[in-house]
Amino acid sequence: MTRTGMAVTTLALLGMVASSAAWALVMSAINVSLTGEGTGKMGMALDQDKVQEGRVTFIVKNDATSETHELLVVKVASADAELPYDAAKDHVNEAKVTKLGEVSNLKPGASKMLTLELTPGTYKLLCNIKGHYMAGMSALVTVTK
Ligand SMILES: [Cu+2]
Repeated sequence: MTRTGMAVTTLALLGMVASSAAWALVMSAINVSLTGEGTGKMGMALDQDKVQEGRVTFIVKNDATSETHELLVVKVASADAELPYDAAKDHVNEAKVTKLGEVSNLKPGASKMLTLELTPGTYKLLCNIKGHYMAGMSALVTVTK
């Protein structure tokens, strides 16, 4: 191969890398911060709550200092739909919801990614460790066409 031929091939390869990188950028990512300790107030903060349908990556970080948290992604009929709650066990009854994915047992300071294919609709994120949902650990995500 001539030097010119090599340069053209290199440029073509760079072009392919650049266009696949651009394609990667249109996929959605949501940063999720989990907070709260012991019996205090707990929370779940998202950097965005509206994304396009398709592949969505949740980048989940446990920002608590001593408390283990988790993240469940559940499909709901509407934003105000109530999840079936088991009061005796103080958590959402997971057998009665449409669970799409989970990051379980996330230690304080740890991060983990979860990628799901999501269709348009409303999704609820929650931590289902005993008492945490009622302490404030939930958030809604809207997936649009
Ligand atoms: Cu939690």
